[in-house]
Formats: sequence, structure tokens, C-alpha cells
Amino acid sequence: MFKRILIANRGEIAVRIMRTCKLLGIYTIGVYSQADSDAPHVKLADEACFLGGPRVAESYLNIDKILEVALQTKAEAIHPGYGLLSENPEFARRCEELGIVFIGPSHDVIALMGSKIEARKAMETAGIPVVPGKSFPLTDAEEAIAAAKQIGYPVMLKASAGGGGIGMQIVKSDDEIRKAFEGNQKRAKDFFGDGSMYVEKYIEHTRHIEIQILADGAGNTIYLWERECSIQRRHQKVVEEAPSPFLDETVRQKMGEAAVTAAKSIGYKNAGTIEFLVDEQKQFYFLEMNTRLQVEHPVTEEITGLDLVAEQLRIATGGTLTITQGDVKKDGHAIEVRIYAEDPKTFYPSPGKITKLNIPQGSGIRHELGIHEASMVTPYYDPMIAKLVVKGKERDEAIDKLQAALSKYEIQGIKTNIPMLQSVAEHPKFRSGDTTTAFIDKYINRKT
Ligand code: MV4
Repeated sequence: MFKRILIANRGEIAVRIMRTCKLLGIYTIGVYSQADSDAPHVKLADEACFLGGPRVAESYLNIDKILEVALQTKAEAIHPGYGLLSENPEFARRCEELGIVFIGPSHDVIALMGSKIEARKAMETAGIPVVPGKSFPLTDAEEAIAAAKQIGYPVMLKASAGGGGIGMQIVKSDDEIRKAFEGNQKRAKDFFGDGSMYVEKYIEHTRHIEIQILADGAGNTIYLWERECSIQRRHQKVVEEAPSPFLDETVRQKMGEAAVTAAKSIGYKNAGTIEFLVDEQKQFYFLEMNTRLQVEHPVTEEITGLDLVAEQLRIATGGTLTITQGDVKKDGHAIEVRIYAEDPKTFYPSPGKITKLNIPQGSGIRHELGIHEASMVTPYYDPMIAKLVVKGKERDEAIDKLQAALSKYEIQGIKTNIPMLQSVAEHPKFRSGDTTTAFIDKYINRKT
């Protein structure tokens, strides 16, 4: 096992990674920006190194500086967490070059899955069901119209470098494509430096269900069931759960096996997630692959009893998986909610000083915190400040615990989305498992 690793992240995920490192006796090197000198991840690290100014470009995205710190502190490996540099193939490649282990897959696999067009192509080749559509870049609106004619409206215009909704639009006619194409292409070009666009059939009334996989370097790949993440607002996940209330054992197994085939076909190593869209008939389609540890990984840990960070570290040191597919537990039901520092009415970020923090404790309640009492929430970073994870013997018990925990959660000084999370947790349609991607608009914000 590694003796010293650098955690190239901040907030709750840096804290979460350090917790496992401490359990395994690994010395942790934290990094921080000017805005984070008092942050929990700095306090918890065995050693913390200053990167630069508060903006991410000066600090947490500053590859040269992070690598300089890693060399100086003799880190054997870097854990990138999620977001920031976690899916940056250039960063992974630079680590590899310096002989520092990047805790994740190889840089070429990150690059392959980072291109949604290339990922589609690779999955088609591997025989994984992908959404009907085109797996090559379209140069202009007329090409997109020709493609849409073959696919049938409505279609979704997507950016190959996208993922989070940027450069993406549902279009229902030739005219709508003419209006939408260039704007989305420009947004993708500005945001990602790549304006490659493609089209897919728009699948309506879907759920977003993803499969967690683990792969070692010896050819062993297993799936750790699914997470359902359909409840989103503007492509920001709000609630995630495992198992999905929608899947039956047959589809669950088919999706798990498809995810394993997908990962093996690209030589995937470490922890990864295959996202699928699942329609009302339980047909599933590959959407994209995330080559990092995900925000919502705790719900998988809760039902399998595994520590995914420990698994990632073991794989990265060259170890093999200690469990086989048949050993993977699926015990109980776990739900995670993301707590954002935002105004519950306007959804704008709500920075400020946390004057009071009182979190409910109890069996089946887990917290992942990136803040503490007296923390400053600054506007420089993602407004997600904490996650609440509950576990019950079955889904109803988990929802009961979620409702109780949310009602006791006290944060003062900033506004949070806790009222919105309570509306979800208390909604009869959530209780009944009607958790489609339309949930928030349909039942919470009543757009339709
Ligand atoms: C789709 C889709 C339906 N059909 N693609 C959204 C984020 C990105 N990862 C992929 N996303 C979707 N792609 C096709 N062909 C539905 C989604 C989607 C979604 C769309 C609109 C509003 C909310 C959504 C939530 C999850 C997924």
C-alpha cells in the first residue's frame, strides 16, 4: 500500500478520502487555496500545502503547482477526487510521466470517455445498447437535420465534450435545429474548447440509472449494483439512491453485465461508473462513462459494505480485487441528498459564514461534511457543502430516516436547499418511487 498520497481536492470529498487514508495508515498531503486556509480538509491533512489564489485556475486546477508540491512532498500517488482535475487526461498523463500514480484509469481511457462521440463509438463496438443516433461530429445544421430525418424527432443535440447539460438541447423540427445548432456549438467551443456536436433520439420519461464498477489490473471487473440519480435540477443531482426502486433483478443483472462488458472493452482500471438512460419499458441505453469516484458513491458503499476509496487505493498500488461478483452484498436501502449553500427560492448560491451547525446523529445516518461551524462559504467553488446519507432495512425506513434527519438539520448563517430536500422527501410521489428526471419540475417547482 502507498505510504504518502496527495489529495488534489477540497471540501467534503477531500475529507472523505483522507478518512480512509488514516484508516489505512497512509500519510496525507492536502492542498489548499487562499480561500481555504481554515477548511476542514486542511486541518485533517497530516501536511497541507498552499497552492495559490482563491480562483480554481490559480489553485486546484493549477497542474504545474500541484505536481511541484507532489514532488516536493514525495507523494507516491495523487487522488483527484471528483470534478476539478479528476477527468483531465493531461493531468493524469503528467502524473504518469513523473512516476506519480494517478488514482484512476489511464490518461488515454479518460480521454476516450471524455469524448462523448468516441465513447458512443466504443460502446457500439462493444455491443452495448446506445441511444439511436450518430457517432460522428456534425459540421452544420443541415447535416444535423439530415441525421434527425433518419432518427426521427424529437432529437437531442449534444456536445461531444459536454456532459453536464452544456451545449445540449431537445429539438423537435428542422427549424428548431437551424435555430439551436450554432448557439450550442459556440457554447461548447467556448466552454470546452471543442465544438463537436452530435445528435441522438430524445428518450422521454427516462430515469438516470448508473452502474458502479471496479476493475483491477489483472482483468477482474465487477459491478456494485446501481444508483438511481433521476431526481435532478438543471442537470444537478439532488437525490441519489441504491438500489433503484424501478429495476427488477433481471434488468439489474443485465445492466450490471453490460457495464462490466463496457469497462473490459476499453481496458478500464480502477473505479468507474457507466450511466444509462432507462425508459418506461426498462430498455436501457448507454449515456456516458464517468472515469472518477462520484459524489454519490456513499450509497453504493452503504448497501455493499465496501469502502470505495480503499478499493481505489488497492487497485492503484497494483493489487487485485479481493471479492468476486458473487461476493458483492446488496443489503438494505441507502439515500443521499446533496446540501447546497443556495437560496431555496432563487437557487442562487448563498455564500457567507456558517454561524451554527448542528447535524443529527443516529444509527443509519452518515454525514460527509466539507464545512464546520464558523466556516466561510465562498463564491469560488461548487456550492455543495455537505451530503446526508441515510440507510434503512428497506426504502420506506430509509425515507423515514431521511425525513427525520432533515427536520433536525440546523445550519445558520447561510441559506440552503434543505427546504427543497424536505419537499422531495415528504412527497407521496417520492415515497411511491415515481422518481423520473421530471420529478422536480413536475412535483416541486411545478413548471408544468
Ligand atoms: C438524454 C436524455 C434523453 N435522451 N439523451 C442529461 C445530462 C447528460 N448526462 C445526459 N442527459 C440526458 N440525455 C437522450 N438521448 C435525457 C437526459 C437527462 C435529462 C434531460 C432533461 C432534463 C433532465 C435530465 C436529467 C437526466 C438526464
